[in-house]
Amino acid sequence: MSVVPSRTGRLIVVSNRVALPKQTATGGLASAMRAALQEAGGLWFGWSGKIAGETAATVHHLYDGPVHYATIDLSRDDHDHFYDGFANRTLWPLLHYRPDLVDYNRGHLDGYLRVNRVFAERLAALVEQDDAIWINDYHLIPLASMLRERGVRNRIGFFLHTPLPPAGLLIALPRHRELLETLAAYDLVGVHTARDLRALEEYFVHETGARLRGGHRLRLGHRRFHAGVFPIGIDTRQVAEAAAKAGTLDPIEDLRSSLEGRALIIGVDRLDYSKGLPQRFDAYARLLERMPDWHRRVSFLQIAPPSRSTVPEYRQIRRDLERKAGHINGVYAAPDWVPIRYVNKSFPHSVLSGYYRNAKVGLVTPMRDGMNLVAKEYVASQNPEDPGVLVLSRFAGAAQELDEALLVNPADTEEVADALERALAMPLEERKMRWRAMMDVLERQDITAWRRSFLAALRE
Ligand code: GDG
Repeated sequence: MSVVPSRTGRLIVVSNRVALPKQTATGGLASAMRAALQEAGGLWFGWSGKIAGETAATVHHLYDGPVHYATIDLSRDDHDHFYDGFANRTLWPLLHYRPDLVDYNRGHLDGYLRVNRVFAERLAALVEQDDAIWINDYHLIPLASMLRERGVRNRIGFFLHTPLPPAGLLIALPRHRELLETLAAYDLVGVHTARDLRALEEYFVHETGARLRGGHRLRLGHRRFHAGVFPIGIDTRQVAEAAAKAGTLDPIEDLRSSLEGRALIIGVDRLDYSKGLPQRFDAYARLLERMPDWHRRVSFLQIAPPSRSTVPEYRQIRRDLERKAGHINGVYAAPDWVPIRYVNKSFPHSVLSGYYRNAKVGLVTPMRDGMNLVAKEYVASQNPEDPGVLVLSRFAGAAQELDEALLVNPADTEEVADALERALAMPLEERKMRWRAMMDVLERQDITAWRRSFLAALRE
């Protein structure tokens, strides 16, 4: 009896970090991937988050319902070169338009390629015919080409969660062609916005000599691949429900009573230089300087959980912000009023959505951001009868969809201060109109729509 292989095989998700069962899925990526695997069944492969004596000495397997988790540990040296080094000190700043922060240590690139090769070796052994493989983010750009070298012929898609800068900047990357050309080994490359897609096509056409055909199809040598725009969404309904219910939670009641009727401006960001936090603090200080009327009537809560704290640039930004917050409070605070509440802690999503709902203004001003899920979560958390106003950087991918936000250039202190002033005074009717338009987008393009459209394009 012959066995007919199933035509739609498993889904294999690959990302640097894997959100294991019972771990809080931090951020939209982890929860989207978890939901995709729950829906379709399949395998999630990546780094365990643990450091061991040797990289990938064993593959750890864990089974939970329809999902199989396979993870590997990294050695200290590989972790330092691959993750802290090339991923976070070379690629991350470059992809966020900060060539001045790029670290050119060649050992980092070697470590990055070495870890990708180990990922490819271990993963290739787990791939079955008809599996579709979905690789995520800048940590794993060359993975498909290394899988192809090992004979993997399956459909492989790549999604980049960061922005992609224009070719003129990408060429600042050491050995850029060697790395970026490997994107041609995928069947599908997805980005958040049309601007990122233009950058990808421009790079391939002008730097590698690839041919661009209609429908965003590219051909480089004998490889053909598709590129496409897939703006990531959030679980809109779930966020809205959590926010509506959060009012009775202790931390939300505590926040409300501490405000004593003052208007709240909120920012929530990983502590990262791409998020524009020093510029944001300056703009708030400028508002206080210009508008003495608002003194004691407004409070700015900035939640900024530390991230990547072994990387020096991240320690530096933390010091800068502590200084700035202290200075602003020193100048403007009164015995019964603290203008900035700056909190280096992380909170459960249920609490965050309650905080968002109590804020009259969501202040989301990254210098560059692939998408920015906080902007979307802020909008989805609002009370439809009395929604707050989103002040959003033009340089966040989210600005392409949420054009009823007050869009600002985050580096322009006066413009951000103007937007804050306008947001704090905005009449209810205008707030409702803007909020409804943004909520329509979030309901239509939620996280389920995102992963289904990417997977449909990959399997096409
Ligand atoms: C990358 C890209 C792209 C924040 N503080 C806490 C907390 N968060 C959650 C937010 C949100 C997520 O983390 C942050 O997502 P962002 O999109 O804002 O930013 P990145 O982490 O830089 O994400 C970005 C994204 O990937 C997806 O493609 O949009 O451009 O840079 O969900 O709520 N979560 C918890 N406690 C916190 O204190 N639990």
